[in-house]
Amino acid sequence: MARYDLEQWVKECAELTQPDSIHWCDGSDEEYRTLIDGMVKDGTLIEMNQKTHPGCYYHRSNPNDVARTEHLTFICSQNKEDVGPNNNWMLPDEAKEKGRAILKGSMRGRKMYVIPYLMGPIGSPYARAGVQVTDSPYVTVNMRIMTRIGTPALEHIRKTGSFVPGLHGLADVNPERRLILHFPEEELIWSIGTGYGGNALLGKKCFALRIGSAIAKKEGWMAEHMLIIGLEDPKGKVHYMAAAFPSASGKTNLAMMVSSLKDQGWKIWTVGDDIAWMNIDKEGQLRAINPEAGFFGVAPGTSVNTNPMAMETIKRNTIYTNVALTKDLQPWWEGIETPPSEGMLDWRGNVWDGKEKAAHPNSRFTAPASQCPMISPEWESPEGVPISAIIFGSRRSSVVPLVMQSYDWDHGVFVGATMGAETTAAQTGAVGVVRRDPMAMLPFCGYNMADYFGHWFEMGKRIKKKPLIFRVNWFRKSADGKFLWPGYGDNIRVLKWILERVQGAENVQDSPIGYIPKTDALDLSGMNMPKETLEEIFRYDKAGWENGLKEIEKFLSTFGDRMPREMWNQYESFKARVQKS
Ligand code: GTP
Ligand code: SPV
Ligand code: MN
Repeated sequence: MARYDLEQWVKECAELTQPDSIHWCDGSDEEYRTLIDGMVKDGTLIEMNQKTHPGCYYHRSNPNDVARTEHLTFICSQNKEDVGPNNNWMLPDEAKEKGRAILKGSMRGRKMYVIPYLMGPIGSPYARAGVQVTDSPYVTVNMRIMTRIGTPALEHIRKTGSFVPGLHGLADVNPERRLILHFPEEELIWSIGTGYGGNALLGKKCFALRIGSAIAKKEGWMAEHMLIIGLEDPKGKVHYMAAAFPSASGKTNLAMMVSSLKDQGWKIWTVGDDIAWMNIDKEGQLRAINPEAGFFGVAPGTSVNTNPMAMETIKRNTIYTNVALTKDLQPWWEGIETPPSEGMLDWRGNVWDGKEKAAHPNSRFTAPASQCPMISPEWESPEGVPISAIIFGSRRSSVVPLVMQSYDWDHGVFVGATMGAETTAAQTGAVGVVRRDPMAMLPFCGYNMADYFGHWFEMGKRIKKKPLIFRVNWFRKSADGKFLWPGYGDNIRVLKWILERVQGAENVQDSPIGYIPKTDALDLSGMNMPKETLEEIFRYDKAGWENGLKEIEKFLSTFGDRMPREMWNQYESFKARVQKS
């Protein structure tokens, strides 16, 4: 990793931005208190109902700043080819010049916070440090929940001599002057003109994924947009899996699922809900750590029925952003399954008129992972958890079946790389449009994705006990637009089948796209699923896949000669199978 002189770098940031004062964060409770009190005083935060929600605070972000902005996100490398067609590109010098013009003097009259933070469990050989400077106290308190800030991070930096620097300035929070800049060659981040989520909490998408993926490629490990779970079987043995779903497509929900088969002894343990760093250990086993320490989860759709464990997690010490606020200062959002209350304020702060959504579709909660009642005892294990299956999933209202297994690692890479996904409110732009979102990493891969695919193939050669790779889709709909699969807690049934495959059960049949469960192989006990619905969920849609072929070919072609030959080989076999079908 690159080496910076911490004091010198902070000094340079201050010279550019001209803050009135600088505060070095130690991560203490006292410091947190002071930050919160200051923000309650100046209106940045509203204290929520402390009887029902102790330690909870409410924040409205600027209405122009409510989701990640992919069109303002750049990878700044010397060569355009190195960032690939999957990223916006700028020359590093040009990016810095643009950034400097906005940041210059922008912290005058404000305080600059220096946040040393650690991504990964304390003492883990796989953990990495970052330092974010920011003029946003809201970002600072969110970083304190999402990462391990202060002393442990400084110690890590002292020991290893390295950290990823991230300069964050709100400036005037104007989309015209908003830039999220990544410099993979310097392992450096600049984020400007935004205070929201993945744009501004630099440990998350900027470091753990974009810069992280570039470092991982260099060093031979993987930084992925994946949840991590432990699946406990009726004998009490826990098997770990990692799953990549695009933004707002079900990771948090799967990670905290209350199993519909709990009476049989099937149970889930949460290790992480958004990001996995995976390394190959001395025995050749792939092991995953959760680099984060909190959840920045989608609020809408979360309820005691869909995700009771999340509801439990966010009862205290949580920051709510852009949800609706009831008169008695409790949070509310669409899908919470309690009736909206009289005189409630919507996410913009107006009295809700019932016409538009009360909570922004990308409104979120920030909560400590340690508060999750089903957090795995292994979640901070320094060596990580051994991964026996990798799952790719996305929203597809048609074509893609509930679950399928790839034939082998390379086929699994192809399945993940060519995954289509309907867009969500987690990024600005149209919702529900199908695009290719390889490994759910399209917005997060910090270099040319052709090289990223090459890296996946390479990892497959190096991992001795290869995880099996699966594709799932909870979102297939009937002709009248209803979800065919109930999802949530019932997804355990799919995970159970996946584990049986890992353990070598012969419960599959072949199909042109991969192995699917044999009839009756899925445990549907106690769920009253009509036979026709099940058939529809697994129906092979020849026309749909033929159409997919064209999309996939077009997508793979955008990478030109850089695309590894293995990918085209996989494509040719897939094409032959579909055409023969
Ligand atoms: P990011 O934090 O943006 O990376 O998203 P995520 O992948 O963690 O998404 P999350 O679990 O928060 O899911 C977002 C939306 O998907 C919510 O509106 C959920 O209600 C919905 N959802 C999650 N799981 C299921 C499911 O099994 N079935 C259906 N129909 N909807 C689901
Ligand atoms: C995502 O969009 O995938 C998130 C939320 O997890 S954000 O932190 O805004 O990236
Ligand atoms: Mn995410």
